[in-house]
Amino acid sequence: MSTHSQKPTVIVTRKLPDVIETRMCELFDTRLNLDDEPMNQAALVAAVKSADVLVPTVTDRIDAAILEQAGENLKLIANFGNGVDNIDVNTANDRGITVTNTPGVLTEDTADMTMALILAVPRRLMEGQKAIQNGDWKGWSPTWMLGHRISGKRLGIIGMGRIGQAVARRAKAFGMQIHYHNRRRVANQIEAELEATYWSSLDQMLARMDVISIHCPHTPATYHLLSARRLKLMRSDAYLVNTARGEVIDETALTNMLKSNLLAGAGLDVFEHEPAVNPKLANMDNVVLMPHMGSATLEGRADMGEKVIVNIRACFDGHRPPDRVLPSML
Ligand code: 8YV
Repeated sequence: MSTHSQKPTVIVTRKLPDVIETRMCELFDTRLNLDDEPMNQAALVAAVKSADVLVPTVTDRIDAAILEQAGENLKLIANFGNGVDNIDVNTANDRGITVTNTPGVLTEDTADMTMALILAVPRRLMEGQKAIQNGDWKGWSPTWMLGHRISGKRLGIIGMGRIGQAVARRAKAFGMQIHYHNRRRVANQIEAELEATYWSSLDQMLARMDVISIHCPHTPATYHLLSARRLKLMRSDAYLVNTARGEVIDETALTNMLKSNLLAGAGLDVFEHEPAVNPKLANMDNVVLMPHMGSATLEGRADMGEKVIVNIRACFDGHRPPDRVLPSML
């Protein structure tokens, strides 16, 4: 706590929506980053040395080297984001630092973006737009710019948590057949509602789907889950969509497969080495690439900020914060 007041010192690493920053300033001794320049390692170290609470985002790597330099005061890392792969949760836990995230509030937005990509790639949305922008449209033709129908196709969801299920509901409404692979089978009632087929073997599912969509977190166990070997199991007329984390796919292997037409196309909102995008990928026609926009809505960002505030308040009021992330949950 700052000596100046009883309010906890909260350091926010990036620019957040005004309404959230204002409320944080009312409640806490808050240090904002109005320039929105990502903090370098030295700035992050300085922050963990002096803060009671750090509010990082996906662009801040809070690893063991940083956590080892944390001051006695650092009690909470309240991540502004759902995924916590940017934080070494184990080391934080060992050092008695609580980690929280912002689950639930970006489910629908991320599922919408996923559905947009599931539609955009097979129906060639970006190619159509490019044709108009380049002045290449000579008029309607019965055989020009044909894509593929989504209705009646099989969607294989990897990771059937909140977002996976929200995607399944949407895809079902578009006439897709839902399949999924998950660490655990979901409740009977959910499976029945979604008319979903469970595959305990990811390899088996990959080989049979028209579209694969990734909704698992990035953890050591899911790093390159879609390896070169697994990508080769997919059918050459299948599409791959990723709104989760780039590290789940071997991006080089995916790029090579798309180049060799061993896959029909990909819709990617996340990349292995963000913000870098493999330049070979960037120039392909059969991909739709988004700069990590899955949860980028005004409403979503405000809700995420609210969650961060609630987690900080709960923690400093002596309660267990609602969105605590424990190593056992990863
Ligand atoms: C967020 C995300 O914008 O919440 C997540 O896990 O991937 C994004 O949608 C980002 O993480 C904010 O830190």
